[in-house]
Order: sequence, then C-alpha cells, then structure tokens
Amino acid sequence: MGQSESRKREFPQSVPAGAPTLPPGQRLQRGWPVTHYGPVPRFRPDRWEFRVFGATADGEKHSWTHEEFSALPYTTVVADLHCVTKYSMLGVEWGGVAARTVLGLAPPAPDVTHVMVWAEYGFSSNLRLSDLAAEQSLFATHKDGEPLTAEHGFPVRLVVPHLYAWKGPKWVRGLEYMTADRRGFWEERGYHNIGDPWREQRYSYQERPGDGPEL
Ligand SMILES: Nc1nc2c(c(=O)[nH]1)N[C@H]1C(S)=C(S)[C@@H](COP(=O)(O)O)O[C@H]1N2
Ligand SMILES: [Mo]
Repeated sequence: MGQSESRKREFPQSVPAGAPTLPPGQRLQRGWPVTHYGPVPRFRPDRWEFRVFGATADGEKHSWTHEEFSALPYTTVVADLHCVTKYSMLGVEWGGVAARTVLGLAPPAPDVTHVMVWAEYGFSSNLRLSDLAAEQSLFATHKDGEPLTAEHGFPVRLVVPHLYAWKGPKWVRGLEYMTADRRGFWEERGYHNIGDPWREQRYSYQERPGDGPEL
C-alpha cells in the first residue's frame, strides 16, 4: 500500500485526491536513479578540501579538510528532489552541514550577490546568494542516515530543495563568492539561470530580462 493511500484513510479531509505535490511537468520517481555528466570522481581524503574564496568578508580564503568539515554541526532536512529531466523524488532525508553554517563561518563581503558552487572536474553551478542562504539549503553528507555513496556525491553534495537538482552539485569542493552573476556548467549549456521548478524554469530560452547574464 502506498503512503498516500494510508494518509488518505487517516486524514480523509486533508489530502484530497490528486493533491498537487509535484511541480508542473514532473512525475514521481521510485528508487534513486543516478544522474550526472562525466565520470564519478575518486575520493582522496588527503587531497580533499572544501574551499571558500572570491569576495569573502575578510578578503581571505577559507578551507576545511575532510576531517574538519565532518566535524561541523550536523543537521537534517527532509526535502523533495526535482530533476529537470522530469522525475521527482519526494521526502528525502538529507543530513549534513547547513549552507547557512558555512556562510556564517566564512561570510561573504556585503556586495556579494551570487555564488558559484564548484565541484570535482570543474563542474559548477551558479546560485543567487539568497538561494544558498535558504533555510533548507544543505551541504549533504548523508541520505536517510547513511553516508552518500560515491555515485550520489560522496563526500559532499549541495542540496537546494526549492530549485531543480542540477543546482546542487555532487562532489562539491568549494564556493566562490561573486559580486555579479556568472553562468555555471549547465546554465551555459541551455538550462535556466535560476531553475525554479514551480515556475518550470527549465531552459535558458525561457529566461526573462533580469533572470541571468546575457547569453
Ligand atoms: N557534479 C555534478 N553534480 C550534479 C550533476 C552533474 O552532472 N555533476 N547533475 C545534477 C543533476 S541534473 C541531478 S538530477 C542530480 C542527481 O543526483 P543523483 O544522481 O544523486 O540522483 O545531481 C546533480 N548534481
Ligand atoms: Mo537532473
């Protein structure tokens, strides 16, 4: 029996049939597919560091070794994952370090408006600072209480639940604070600069003036 059926029976009034839990154009995915461009990187703990650079408040670079990053305050977030290829997973429990924690430990300069999130092999994604600072944005190390597997982003992936999942790189290595917007990997290759699934912002041709830098 599906979860929605049992919920329906317990709360017949609160969950109407066909309640819109999915953003437009998305379908429910069972299981957990692996979706990314390129090979799965090998984790080398001795060489790994999480770096914050660019327009930091103190003008300095900040970095954490894997041991140091693992010791940062741990929190969990239950969130949905929406892939722009039209599948969604609902109610995933992520564990890790809140993006706000990292922003607090290595604050951006006052004129920072955007962030480039950098991952292994030069993969990147740009975000508005406000999207990264959202309460639910998390540098996830765990899913459903288990450490991430290599193909799902071990040791660290970014989760930004209110945007399409490509905005959350797997195998994150750092953050670059920016005082102007710049496109990341998929944003340069035809995907929307903002990527809000509720507005179905899938492709760059849908962008309105102000949504992103000129293409
Ligand atoms: N480094 C990296 N991270 C990435 C991607 C990628 O190509 N490279 N693809 C994104 C996309 S499109 C999706 S849907 C999710 C998929 O995460 P999963 O493979 O754990 O389901 O990872 C995102 N993170
Ligand atoms: Mo995706």
